[in-house]
Amino acid sequence: MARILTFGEAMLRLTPPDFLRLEQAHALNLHAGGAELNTSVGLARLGHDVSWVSRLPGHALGRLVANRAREAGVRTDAVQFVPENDPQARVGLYFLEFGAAPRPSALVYDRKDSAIARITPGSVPWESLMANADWFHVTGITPALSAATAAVTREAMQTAKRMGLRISFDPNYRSTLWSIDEAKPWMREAVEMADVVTTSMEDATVFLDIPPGEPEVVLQQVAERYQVQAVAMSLRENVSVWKNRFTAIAVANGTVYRTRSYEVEIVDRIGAGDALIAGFIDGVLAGDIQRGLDWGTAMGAVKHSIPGDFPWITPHEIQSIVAEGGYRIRR
Ligand code: KDG
Repeated sequence: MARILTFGEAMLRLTPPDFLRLEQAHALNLHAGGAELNTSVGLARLGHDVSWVSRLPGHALGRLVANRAREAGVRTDAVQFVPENDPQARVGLYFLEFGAAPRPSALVYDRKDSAIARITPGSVPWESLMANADWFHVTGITPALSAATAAVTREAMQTAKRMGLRISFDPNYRSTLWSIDEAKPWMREAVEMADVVTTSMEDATVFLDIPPGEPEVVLQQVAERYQVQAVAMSLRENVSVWKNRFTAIAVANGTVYRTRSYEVEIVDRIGAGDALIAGFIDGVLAGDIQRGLDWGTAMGAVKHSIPGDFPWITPHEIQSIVAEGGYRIRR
């Protein structure tokens, strides 16, 4: 199994139960989540040795996030903790209200100046962390948090490149964090450095300047223009408010890969894309793009059924879902 490093923020997520609106809530369910940590959990659940690099307050809330990461199988030894007596240090929060037709879900972010946004460039020992590592994963959320996280992300990618690690990147544009013009040069630079990219249609057309078109044509152009080894995209079609058809497509070395489509019940779709990336990386590591796409898609599909941001899957269930095509009552 591979040694994988990821770098990013995890927030505490607060969600009212029973479809209550946020403004009606008296209690909130608590989860931890963040794009890179979600992917780390997916990879750890597949058996990889995954170390998540981040920065958290030294107080109880920082420890809570680290506990969540560790209990899901992710190493936190490389997480920097701000000294406990620093009252300014904070964990980012996000509030999620689940919608029901015709009311869409709603998000409120409260993440400005979180501990990771104040990370000091040069403070992460990337060289020693990357010695003997195989893979580095990051998304476009991390460099968007602050000038400091942008600098540290660049250090990480450059060190990974120099030390021969493979790099995966998902643009994952967040309009609440930066403008399109601020993000664009960053997204391109990162995609150019990456070996594996996962992207939405929108991110590919807006940030990578690929003309809109059929997914396989768009992916082919991303691969060629940015010299990326393998590119994948999830494809969703709404069946109803709580049902999606979920599949994905990939392009690698000029070949288009497709996989089955799953009808998914949407219990919680947050993190489905991050789960897909984990399965896809696993396949690429094994030199099998088709398996990566099959497993990644199944993991993304299953994530829709799991509350919280993390993909609490098991390899055995993914294997049988890939083999059998989905939900079946066992007798
Ligand atoms: O991809 C899921 C993430 O969006 C979620 O876990 C929270 O990192 C997050 C963000 O910035 O929205």
